[in-house]
Amino acid sequence: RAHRDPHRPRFHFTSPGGWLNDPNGLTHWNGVYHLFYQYNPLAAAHHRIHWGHATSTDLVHWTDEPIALAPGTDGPDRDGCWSGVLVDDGGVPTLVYSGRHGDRELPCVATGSADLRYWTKDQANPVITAPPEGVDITAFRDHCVWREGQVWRQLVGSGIRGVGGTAFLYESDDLRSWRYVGPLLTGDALQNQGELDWTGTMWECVDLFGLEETDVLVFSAWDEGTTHHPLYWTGRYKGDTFTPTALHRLDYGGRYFYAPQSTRDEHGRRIMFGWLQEGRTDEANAWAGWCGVMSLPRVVTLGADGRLNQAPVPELSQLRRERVDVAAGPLTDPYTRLHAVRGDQLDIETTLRLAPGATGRLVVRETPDGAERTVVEVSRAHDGAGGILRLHRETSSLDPSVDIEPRYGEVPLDPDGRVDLRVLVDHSALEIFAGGRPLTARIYPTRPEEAVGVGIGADGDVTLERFDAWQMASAFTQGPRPLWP
Ligand code: DQQ
Repeated sequence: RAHRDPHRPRFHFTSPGGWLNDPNGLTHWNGVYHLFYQYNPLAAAHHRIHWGHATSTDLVHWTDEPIALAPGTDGPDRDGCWSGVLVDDGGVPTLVYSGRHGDRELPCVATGSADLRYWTKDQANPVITAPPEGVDITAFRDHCVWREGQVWRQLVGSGIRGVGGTAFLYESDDLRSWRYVGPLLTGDALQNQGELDWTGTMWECVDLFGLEETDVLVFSAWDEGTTHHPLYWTGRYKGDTFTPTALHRLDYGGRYFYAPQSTRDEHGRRIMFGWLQEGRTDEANAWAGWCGVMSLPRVVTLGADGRLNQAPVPELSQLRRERVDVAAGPLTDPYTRLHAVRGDQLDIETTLRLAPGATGRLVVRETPDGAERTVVEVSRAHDGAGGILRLHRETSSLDPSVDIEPRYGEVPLDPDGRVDLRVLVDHSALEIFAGGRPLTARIYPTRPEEAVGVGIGADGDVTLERFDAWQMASAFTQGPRPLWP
């Protein structure tokens, strides 16, 4: 059944079938990119999580590898092998992950064969037998591990009741025996961040890395049933603490770009993946037989304003076919259908120049009668400063059971009001980048074969400086992802 689903992306990575969530163990090892992921091969539901595995030499085409980790028949990971990372222990590929037993997770270790295919769990698991003593914690899982001088350091995601999310810092000589150092940072740091005052009761999937002179701590703010969004602190990591400068949203899609993990590749780039959750019901997922989409790999850099800039890796242009451009000029109508561009696998790059108070608009996945359409807008503030990116999904689907909540966030414009807008449409997966700020979401038109229209428009004084669109080929031409239709 999975291959009959028109909502299944074709150039985003999805699992062969079953459930996929967080990216894990990201690494570029001897020229090969390894993407592991939270995986239930048995059903499209989050249950007894394994580690799936896929490899790529170009970040575009992926080959499925054997399942890397499966829950034990007994022992510390009998109820799941939850999120973690891969490190190079003097040539020995080593995984650090959260073994789940009952409703408790504890750090476990496994070592791999040279090709990273076969993994042996340590007899001594779990390598940390209990969370720090004397701290009233909400949870304890997910890992960021790195080499620092002569020692290993590790962050474990957690939360302190009454205080907020946190990351606990540990230190080790051998990845097996760990000394607790203390909380690196807690969620009560820097109050008065407006809408970001609340960083959840738990920080999932903490990821610490440096970009130029800035240190970045990415985490997924979590609170039972209410909060699921990726955030990052910028600041300075020194000694045993992280001194924050600012807190920002990582992706305006919130839970649609969740639990991201990054790695520095052999070219020195910071490459990040996140999990695109589904926006349809559990029953729809079960019917489809697959669920969960991996984001396109992103290059993360530091912007002049001290925030992160994100862009899909340039390698993706390999999949571009049949370019269509639209002549530059003023956009005089609120909406014009572009008859030369249509499709459900598209990469669109455009540059808009907005006068103060103006809004530029790009519509994708539109049915001929316009009953279903997904609208991306960038508006410039009346005082000319700054812009807002908005995604309107209210009409993206007539199916009342799918999530159609709009999404929005601030985007930088250049002094002339210019913004680069890139929109990647891959069936139900949508990734938008405006001025380097991402907004990721899912859309499920009920007439998917007809919802292939594209259009542009404006309210106010907007000039189209550039518009190029490409059909995107499938990344799974030989792989196990069957073609549609
Ligand atoms: N998913 C994993 C956890 C992590 C969460 C379980 C984030 O390790 O905290 O599948 O989506």
